[in-house]
Amino acid sequence: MKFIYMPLLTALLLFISTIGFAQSSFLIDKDVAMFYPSNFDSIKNLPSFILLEEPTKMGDLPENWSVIPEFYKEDGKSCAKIVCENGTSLYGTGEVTGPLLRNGQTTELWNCDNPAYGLFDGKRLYQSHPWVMGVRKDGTSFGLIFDNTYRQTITTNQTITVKSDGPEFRVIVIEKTTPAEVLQELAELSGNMPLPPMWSLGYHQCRFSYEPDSRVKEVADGFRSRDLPCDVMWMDIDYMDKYKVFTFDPVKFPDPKGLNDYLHDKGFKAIYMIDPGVAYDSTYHDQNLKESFYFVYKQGADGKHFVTTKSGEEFHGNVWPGACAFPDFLSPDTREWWASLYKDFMATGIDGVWNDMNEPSVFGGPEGTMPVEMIHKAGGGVPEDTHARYHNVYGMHMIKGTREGIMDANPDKRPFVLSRSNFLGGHRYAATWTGDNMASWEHLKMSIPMSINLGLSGQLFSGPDVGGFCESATPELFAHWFALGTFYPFYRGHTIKGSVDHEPWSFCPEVENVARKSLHRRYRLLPYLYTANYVGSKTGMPIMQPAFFADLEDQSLRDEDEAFLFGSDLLIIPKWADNPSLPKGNWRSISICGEDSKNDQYLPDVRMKPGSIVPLSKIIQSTDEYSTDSITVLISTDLEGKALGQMYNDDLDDYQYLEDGYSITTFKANTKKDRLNISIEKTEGSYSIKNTVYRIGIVTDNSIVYNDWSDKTSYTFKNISEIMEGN
Ligand code: NBV
Repeated sequence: MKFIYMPLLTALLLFISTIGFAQSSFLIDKDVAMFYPSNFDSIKNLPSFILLEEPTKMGDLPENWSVIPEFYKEDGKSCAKIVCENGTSLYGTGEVTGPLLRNGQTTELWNCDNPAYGLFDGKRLYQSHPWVMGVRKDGTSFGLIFDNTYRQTITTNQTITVKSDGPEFRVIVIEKTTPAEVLQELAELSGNMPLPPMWSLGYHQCRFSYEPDSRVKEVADGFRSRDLPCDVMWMDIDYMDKYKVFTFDPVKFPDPKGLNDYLHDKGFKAIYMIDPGVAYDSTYHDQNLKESFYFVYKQGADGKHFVTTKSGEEFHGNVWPGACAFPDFLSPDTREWWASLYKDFMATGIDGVWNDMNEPSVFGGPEGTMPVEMIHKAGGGVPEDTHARYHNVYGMHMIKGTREGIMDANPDKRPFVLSRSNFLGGHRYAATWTGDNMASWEHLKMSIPMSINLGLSGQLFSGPDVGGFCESATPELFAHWFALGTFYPFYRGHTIKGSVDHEPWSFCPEVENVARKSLHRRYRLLPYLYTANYVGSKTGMPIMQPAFFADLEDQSLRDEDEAFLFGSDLLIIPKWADNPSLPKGNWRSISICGEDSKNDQYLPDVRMKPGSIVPLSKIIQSTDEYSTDSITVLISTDLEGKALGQMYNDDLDDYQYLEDGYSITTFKANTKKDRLNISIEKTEGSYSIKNTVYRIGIVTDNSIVYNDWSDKTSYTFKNISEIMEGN
């Protein structure tokens, strides 16, 4: 008997291990289900680095639940697949090259330094987001979190397949009626983007590297003397002494405090780079040379803060300073030590920190990183394990420590960290840019779907290197890129060593003019942009949104890669867009600073959603001068003659807003007979913006008709039909 049934049993086991099954599934929130594979090992999987807290069972899975992952093993990999309804559009998977619509794509999650996206066929970049968002034909949506950190591939076809090198992993399914609700749930599970300080929404100027300090000042002055608004100057690695982190070059940057004071006086903030690799100091091991220790290495070695080999020796890999040791950021003790290093550093007047190379990038290492068998001691509930498990979350934990350090150093100020590497959920700690792109048309165009998909993966605050990092931009490319830059959540010009100068004035007067208008547009839009950031920080709604968010049922918008939404009310159409699909309805072109939005050669056409109201402020040179003293309210009514908009305000860079120190002003417009009534009302918060002088701009099909708003609470236009007809 036994022998007769053995092959059957084996076949059954084989069948189960090949196709697998969901061992258990239950609801963890309304419309959110957790699916466990049959052999889920919590020691090998938990804690989750995506979720804010370990979920608990809230109820049983409803019988009509449709998105059900199937778990299986294939070629030694742990896999899950999900069959989607026909016609489902797929998005997400984080930082990816290629089109916005991810149907038919494969993404590999193994963070890597990928100059010009030229390696690995551009299929893997600096960050990993095991996340897919599906939007069905009718607009109903779902989100999938593949809760594991290991190297894996995600293939987004009608059947979504994930194949991971790690142990069997669980899948979280979010099922909602709109993509916005899915993103809100993602933010609830993984954390909201913290509200950024207002200054980080201004323009940032960078290059690899501005050196010495006099050149930094010269470039900063260049902005001020040319009426080119700018908020931040960036210090790349060459400010350091021999690339040693937390040091300053004694010759090129002898007085960082003096430099930062100079910048602050002129309304700039200063951001400095810190890499993870800590220069290995051999003198530490030489008893006779006690005095020459590099303090960061010494503290790290004394505290046993570095990643080790299996036999417990420090792992060393080459980066800019030569041989480096790498902090084990998975350990809370190490993060605390790392955070403590920022105290003196920030005391020189540094305003924000840029963490680069944190995949980590290791020159000559396997696939440009640390060997997978290296050991992270971790701690604090995170088990000791190999780099294979923690590679993809290494950068995420570095920025967690960095953020804590900055917050300890400046407890009253909102921190700003920019990180190259990250993982799903890491938007809690830092903003990002899309790494080392190229000064090419292809990369200019690709920057739009890249930033949108990051936003659709929880990372709302992103942008590419404007102008392109590798190689030199041509004047034409630079002008177009700078003009598009106005509408990235993060607007920073940057370029590599050896390229031609990439300051807005470096090319010719025509390019400088385009840059000026682009910056003026950005700075006038700040009340609107700040409001969009506030909304994003509360709801997970991206700043840069795909065009299909304007109409979920219009299938022609689902793969629109060129036109996009900036906030929910402005449609941006680059001048190079080739027959873009646009949302239906009367989206009227607007001029923000007197420019001809429709016909300007470089500036993208900006169109307002019917039924929206957009607040604009004055043109200023930096957000140091930001005020709501003078606000222009642009009104574009819908078919019923109505419009609605909001403006968020607070102290701009501190935490008072968490304690009611903010305000939301709501603008409403309503047409009755031939009268347009406009009202303004403070609808939330106790922050005072009493002295605002308003000006109203009624957006018509051909122009904007301006009027002063004499009475501060309501206003009536009597001849609205004449205005709308352009009389
Ligand atoms: O620190 C130098 C650069 C930096 O400018 C760039 O933005 C990073 O992505 N960094 C990479 C190191 C290598 C550049 C070739």
